[in-house]
This record gives sequence, structure tokens and C-alpha cells, in this order.
Amino acid sequence: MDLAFYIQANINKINQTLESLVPESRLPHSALFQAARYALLSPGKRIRPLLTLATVETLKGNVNHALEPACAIELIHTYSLIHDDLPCMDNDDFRRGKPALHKVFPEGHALLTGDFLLTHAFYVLANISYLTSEQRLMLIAILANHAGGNGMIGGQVIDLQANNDLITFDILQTMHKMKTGELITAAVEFGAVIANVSLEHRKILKEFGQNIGIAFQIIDDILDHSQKDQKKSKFAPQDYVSFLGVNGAQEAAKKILQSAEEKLQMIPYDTKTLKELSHFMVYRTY
Ligand code: GRG
Repeated sequence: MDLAFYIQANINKINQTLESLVPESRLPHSALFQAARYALLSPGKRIRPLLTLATVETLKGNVNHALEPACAIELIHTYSLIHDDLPCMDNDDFRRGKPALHKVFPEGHALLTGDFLLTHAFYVLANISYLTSEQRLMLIAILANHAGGNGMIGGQVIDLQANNDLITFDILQTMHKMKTGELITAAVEFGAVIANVSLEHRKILKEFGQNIGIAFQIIDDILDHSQKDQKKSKFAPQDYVSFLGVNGAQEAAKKILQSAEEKLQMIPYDTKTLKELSHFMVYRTY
């Protein structure tokens, strides 16, 4: 199947599931659900849920059983974007081509909407009846670990500390491995748990996820850089382009993509879709 078609078909399923997980409300606090839907249903690339679905499909698991867990990761991702845009963090006015949530709703509502999506992700996982209790627990533990203090949140703290300082390349790599890479890795690990594969294969897939997480971030820096170029604004010290230059960063991303592909060759499954999806992540233009 053509990759663009595959991606769009799965994005449609992901969007439908997201809609159903956060329905509109008529309760006195309906503004919370309105705000959550504004952020969640804005047009994101849905890379993380797409990776979970593609991993489950590759491992011959039940893809229908992957939709809600995949969307739990998107709930966490969306919360992180809402919080990241707040004045106390990156203070961004736009997200996903629209005004950031705190520009449309009061800042306190935006903060609480992020909190709600974070909490709701674990509620969703805990209540998935068609997975075993062991699988549910594993998913909850993986997500808490990857999104938590030694994962995405820890990476964000390094970022905040780095804001006014020059950082080393080592710190840059650690920061992005945690801030961006951990959630992408969790998305792939989710697939391995849902499809119930061996620990050995799960470990290989985890390494694949770590690789594509870093490659994805490098490309994000390159794309960011070209947009900033157009706006003639200053570059943050903490990105791959300022350390490696555009060509160097592109080469680094391609090299990591190659390592990711080598990991895929180590498992006895047809990994064509995962390979194509990781190519899409690295050769994307948006
Ligand atoms: C606030 C706890 C907390 C964490 C924030 C993810 C994050 C950590 C901040 C977002 C800012 C940023 C640019 C992070 C790098 C990761 C990244 C590339 C996020 C954007 O992900 P995409 O491109 O976004 O998948 P869409 O909108 O397509 O879902």
C-alpha cells in the first residue's frame, strides 16, 4: 500500500479515537473538554500513535487493540505541547498552525487542560478491557517512565536550564534523547507489548525507537532553523544545526536512520512499513 495512503487512513482512525476519548460535555466544567479538544484535535502529524499502530501490525498483533493505547501517547504528547507553549516555558503564540491554547483560553485553563490530558492518558490505559491486566500494567509503567522525571519531563528541565547558557553537545544529545526520544521510544515499545512479543525483540525495537527519536529531533531542528532563517531571528544555542551545520545535521540524521534500519533487520518480521515510516520521519518537510 502507498505510504501516504496508509498514513492518512491511520490518522483518520486515530482522530476518531481521540474524539471519542475526549467527548464534548454539557457539565459546568465543559470548558475543560472544549479546550482539550481544541488542542488535541488540531492537525498534528500523529507520528507517535502511527508508530504504535505500525509496530503492532509489523509484529502481527491486533491493530484494533492498539488504537486506544496509541492515543494515550498522543494525549501525553498534546499535554506536553500545551505546557511547553505557556509563558513560563517557551512562551509560544502558535501551535499546529493555530493560536496556542493559552491564547484562546485563560492561561490557568491551558495549564489545567494539560494536567487533564496527562491524567486522562493513564485512565484510558487502566480501562482497556481487551488487553490483559499484565499488558495494561506494562503500558502504564512504560508511559510513566518515558514521560516522567527521567524521561520527557527531565529533558524539559535540562532545556529550561540550558535556556540562557551554552551547552555541550553531550548535554544537547541527552536533552533531546529524553525530551523527544523517550515518548517516541514508548510508542514503539507499546507496540511490542500489545503484540506480546519476546523481551529480546522488545529490546531491539526499543533501540529502533531510540534511534528514530533522535533522528526525528535532528530533522525538527533543521526545519526549525530554515523557518527561523526566513524570520531572521536568533538561533537558540541548544540545537543540532548550531553544532553540526545543516549538512552535518542531515548526515547525522541519515546515519542514525541507518542504525534504526539495522535494528529492524534483527527481528524476524516483515518490517517494510516501519522502515518506510521512519524514512518519512527523517525525510519529511513539515
Ligand atoms: C512541558 C513536560 C513538558 C514537556 C515538553 C515535547 C516537549 C517537552 C516540548 C515541545 C517542544 C518541542 C519542539 C519539543 C521537541 C519535540 C518535538 C519535535 C515536538 C513536536 O512534535 P511533533 O512534530 O508535533 O510530532 P505535532 O504537532 O505534529 O504532533
